Amino acid sequence: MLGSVKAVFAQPAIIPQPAEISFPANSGSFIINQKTLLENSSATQNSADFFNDYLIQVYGFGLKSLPAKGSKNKIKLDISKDSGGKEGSYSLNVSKGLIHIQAADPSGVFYGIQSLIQLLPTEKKAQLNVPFISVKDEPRFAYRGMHLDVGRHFFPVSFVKKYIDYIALHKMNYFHWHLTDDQGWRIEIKKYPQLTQVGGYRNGTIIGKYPGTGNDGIRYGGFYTQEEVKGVVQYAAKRYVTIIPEIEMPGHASAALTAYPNLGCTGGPYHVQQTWGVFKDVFCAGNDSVFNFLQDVIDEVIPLFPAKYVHVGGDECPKDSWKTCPKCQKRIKENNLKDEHELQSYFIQRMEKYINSKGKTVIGWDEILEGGLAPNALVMSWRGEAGGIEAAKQHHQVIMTPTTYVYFDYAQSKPDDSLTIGGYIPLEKVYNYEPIPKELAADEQQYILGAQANLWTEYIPGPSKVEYMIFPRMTALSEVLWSPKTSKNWESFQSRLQTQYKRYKLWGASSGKPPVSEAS
Ligand code: TNX
Repeated sequence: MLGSVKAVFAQPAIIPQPAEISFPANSGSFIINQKTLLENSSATQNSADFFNDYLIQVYGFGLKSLPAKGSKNKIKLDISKDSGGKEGSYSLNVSKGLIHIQAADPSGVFYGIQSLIQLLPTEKKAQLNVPFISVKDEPRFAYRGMHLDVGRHFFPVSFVKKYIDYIALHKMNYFHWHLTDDQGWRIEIKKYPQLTQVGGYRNGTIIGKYPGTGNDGIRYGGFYTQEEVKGVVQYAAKRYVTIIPEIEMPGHASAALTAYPNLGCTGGPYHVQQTWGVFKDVFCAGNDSVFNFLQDVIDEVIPLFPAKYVHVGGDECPKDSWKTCPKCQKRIKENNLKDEHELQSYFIQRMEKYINSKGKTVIGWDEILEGGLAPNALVMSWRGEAGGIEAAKQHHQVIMTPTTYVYFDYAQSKPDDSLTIGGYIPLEKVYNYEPIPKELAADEQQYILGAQANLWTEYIPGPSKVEYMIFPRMTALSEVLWSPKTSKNWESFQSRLQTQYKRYKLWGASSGKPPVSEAS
């Protein structure tokens, strides 16, 4: 056993790689056991709780906390204004009798705890040796995100929380919650109960292995009550994860139209979709009651989410129904719009104005560039990097989520060992992703806030497949977004990843393993 401890000590397997790390070889270790004290203030309570819960869940014991005076063997969490640095920066020092985490803000202490967790053994023990080490660290990007589509398949609150834990354990800080789509509306809106009662369910359970598709007439679905959403938001906040809600418009609206058919151009009937794809059932852009409806929805969504952003979708909106809709055509004429693309832009800009008036900023997929960008909108660049480049050049903020690097619904191995939507994004490709496109001039680069992996769930029917698709790629992305560009090193990452695989096991999480050919 000693040998393996030494091996772990030889390279602390912290992912993402810290900015600075010094590690006196074989100089000793701090032992965490039930007698170790945890000293913290109210400002660092979230971090103390997270650490204690982690110890209890993974190793089966917790620590006593000590609000004030010292002990010979303690873990001390400190906020200290002169720690300086960016938001989230921290220092971690493990020495004889003391593990000391210091940061200028509470999120920094929390990230220090994540590094400490990664120094713990990867098997269950009653005594945890932590090697003496000194770390000084800070994030490269302010936005480090993960997305989850709960429209195509529904995931229970318990798993959404677990997903947020995974985000936190990777020092990531945004969760993009894709709450509405053609195949299901998943958030309770009190003024429009049919959205979830009707739009939250579809006819069709199982085709092959994948529940929720087909037309066998069996109901599939689910939704989150507003109380549940509040609980999830609080849970995330304690982990310094901000949740961005997405309410899709004007496309991907079949579920909403099924609930309220007057919101479409033809009046229906519509149905909650039972297969995947892009559908022509979209919100009518010529009907003012559509805007009133969406404003009412936004009025209920905004108080639930403290984030400064609201995501309005904007992607994949076929314009067919607008072309033959007299009201849409009238709107085009009255507003001197050139075509249906400009009508979509009118739609998003009108919603943006409303959302801005509530003090929030709009995010949209890169289609919102077409027909003129809404004045204050932030763009998520998904169809490659071009949309993000263009938006940054127009001095709009950007989050990069290109299909070419960070679509975690695409296969990660070849031959594909599970059913996926297609595509191929192996681990190394994610690791080599650089979120700042070289096309941007120095003064334009600041508009790239960071990046996010998207997890569309057409072929992801439940939690273990989610884990299988995000691990280990999410671990690679966390390093892309956190670590200094200069510290990137594929060999070092792969070696640290071996320990991370053991951690996935410790967490009881499934993971995809890259094929051997990739590792060589
Ligand atoms: C495109 S990315 C979509 C989703 C699909 C995904 C499948 C984006 C904004 N729209 O509706 O689920 O491709 O990869």
